[in-house]
Amino acid sequence: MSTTVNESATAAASGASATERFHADKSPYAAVKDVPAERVDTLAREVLEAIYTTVRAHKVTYDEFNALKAWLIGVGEDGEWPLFLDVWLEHVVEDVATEHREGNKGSIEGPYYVPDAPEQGAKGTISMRDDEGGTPLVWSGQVTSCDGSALGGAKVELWHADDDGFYSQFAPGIPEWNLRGTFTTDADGYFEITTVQPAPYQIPTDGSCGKLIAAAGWHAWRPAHLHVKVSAPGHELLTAQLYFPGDEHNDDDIASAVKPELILDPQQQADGTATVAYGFVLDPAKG
Ligand code: MBD
Ligand code: FE
Repeated sequence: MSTTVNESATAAASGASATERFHADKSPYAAVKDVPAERVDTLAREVLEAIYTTVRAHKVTYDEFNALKAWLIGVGEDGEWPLFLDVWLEHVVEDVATEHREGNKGSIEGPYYVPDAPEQGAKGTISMRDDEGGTPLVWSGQVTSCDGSALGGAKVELWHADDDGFYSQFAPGIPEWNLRGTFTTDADGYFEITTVQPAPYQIPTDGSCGKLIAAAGWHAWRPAHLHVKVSAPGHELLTAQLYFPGDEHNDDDIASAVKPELILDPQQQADGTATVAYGFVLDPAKG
């Protein structure tokens, strides 16, 4: 499958790429199958009842109902369903899915993961342009199991925005695998990744999600973040994000996805780079 790299940095273009990505990776979900009617009935009814409660409590008007209809149609036309759901709903699904874990805290995946990024070994530099902007960051860590044993051969998949806040494959003019890589821990579970610090990220403001944000008087910012998926045989997949101290949006992330355990402690070095140590503890798979 080839991912479309859209020509312009518009909400509709990044939305189209995110929607295409979802179809490619999660196509089995297109059919709601093997879900008992009882479960669908409970969930659909309770969600609708929550909406009825809001309509009655706030005496929602026909004008407001039609504005909602127009807006929902627009979300689809802009391809922004992945963005909308990941920004405003995924965090609570992630909380519920991982509440049993004893190992690392995780966070939401968001709309911009692409599988099978280039392999870089245990110690390497992520794919980047010769003139990639941003402070160089050397990140080292170890992947262990909950009992403290090292997990050699674990995968650390890393993807993040560039210094302008854009993701490769979802914004134009960026090399396909820029700032995306797959690292594999050595026999003792260690990895060392060289990348650059990403910039804070503003979700597209020119599409339907942006219209909601503007109409409600919210802001569109996520704090600067690194996305990771960490996996090892016999262990639960960890999807997480790592954040930087002092970012003004760590306390009011539009996607509600910051947890204190996920804030890094980078050290500025005399040569202008930053170093950081952060490892991962994976939960053994159940059953
Ligand atoms: C992002 O980069 C992101 O991580 C999330 C969760 C939503 C929108 C853009
Ligand atoms: Fe992101």
